Amino acid sequence: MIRLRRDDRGTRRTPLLTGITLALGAALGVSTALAAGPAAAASDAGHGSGRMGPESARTVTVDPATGPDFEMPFTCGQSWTGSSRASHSPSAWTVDWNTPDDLGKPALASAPGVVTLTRSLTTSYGRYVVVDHGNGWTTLYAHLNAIVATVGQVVDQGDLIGYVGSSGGSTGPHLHFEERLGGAYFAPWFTRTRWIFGATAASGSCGDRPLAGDWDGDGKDEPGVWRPTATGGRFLLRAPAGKQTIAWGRAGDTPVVGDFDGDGTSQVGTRGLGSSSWQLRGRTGATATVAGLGTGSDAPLSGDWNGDGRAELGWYRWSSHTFVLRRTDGTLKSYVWGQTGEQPVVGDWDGNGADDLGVYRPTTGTWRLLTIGTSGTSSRTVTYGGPGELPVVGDWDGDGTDDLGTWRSTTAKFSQRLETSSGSRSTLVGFGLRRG
Ligand SMILES: [Ca+2]
Ligand SMILES: [Ca+2]
Ligand SMILES: [Ca+2]
Ligand SMILES: [Ca+2]
Repeated sequence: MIRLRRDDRGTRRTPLLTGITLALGAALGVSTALAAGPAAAASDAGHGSGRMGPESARTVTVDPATGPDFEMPFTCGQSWTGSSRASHSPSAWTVDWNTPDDLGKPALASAPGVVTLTRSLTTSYGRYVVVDHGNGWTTLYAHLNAIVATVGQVVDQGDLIGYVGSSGGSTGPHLHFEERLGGAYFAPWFTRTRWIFGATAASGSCGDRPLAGDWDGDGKDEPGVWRPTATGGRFLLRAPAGKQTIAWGRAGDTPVVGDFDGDGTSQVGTRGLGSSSWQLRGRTGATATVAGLGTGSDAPLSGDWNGDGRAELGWYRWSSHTFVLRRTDGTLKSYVWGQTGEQPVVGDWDGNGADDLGVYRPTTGTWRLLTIGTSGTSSRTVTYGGPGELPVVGDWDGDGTDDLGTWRSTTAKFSQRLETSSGSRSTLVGFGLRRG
């Protein structure tokens, strides 16, 4: 197999091929822009239909207004060119993404879901990952340089899948990307708009991520969101006295919230994309950097593990379903809790001042809460939320016990649950921007 160097890629595309591609594209009902990929684009040397199964070429017509809010699988605002060709294996409706210096750039989940497959082949897709978005919708990320995601991991839109590479049958670094429904291919879209093959665009993976904290120190938690930008992000906090906006972090950061200085008011911070380094914001705006906590593939956590009023850090390791809590003296305490398709949550379920652990299954809205007592642990299961809702824990009524909550991405509404003597009731609070 001829492996073209980056500088040689342009020689692959001849006027004759372009003409054939245009004709085939028209026959498929694909935009004629299909063939207008950039001359310098790296692409696939072929994935081999045998790898794909008998349904590899099956296609289906889908309305972009339905299904997941797929976004370009890169950090917010990052510019990439997405091309294809009629002979693109396994379907002309799959996207080869290129950008200058693309080798090693992060590939991110296009929409929320659960990682269902990670695999390393020496041919075809090379190192690749499949994410299940529910109801038959899947995305695939191929030719990765390295895989970061773990099977069973719950991902939000913008979470790290791996790094762009040229593994398997690839002519140079690029990300081969697929959107599928029930295994069938369709004209892919991003930001609810059908992709014009050959176009260059900025990733719209800039959706709000919900969070909660006690921004004014009155003992009750309030909603907030982390809004990614091309250069970092902004915290928008819904303080009772008015909205507070804090510019913070770097592109691709994951937000964390905690009362790190123990003054009774929550602070914000972020964990870097694929990094074990955290940046925590002090009350006066100063930055404290904490490095070497877990790995870049762990989910960052914050909680007051010892109940002294100050938040500590920790992480959740997807591969072993393990919470790792970092004590104030730097030692680590681990709890194995959770299963495939569950994501970690933190809250003080018994109101003793120390945070407890839990997991949330977004497909069913099932919470399994693990309360850590002096004489051992106890657990209970609560159903609240479901598909399209992200978990947000907070003490909504200020009674010292954390309550459950969710944020629905299509409406940007927080549902805050309070337990009552007769069951539970919910309060809806709109905050943040709805995602597509
Ligand atoms: Ca408050
Ligand atoms: Ca503490
Ligand atoms: Ca507790
Ligand atoms: Ca409460």
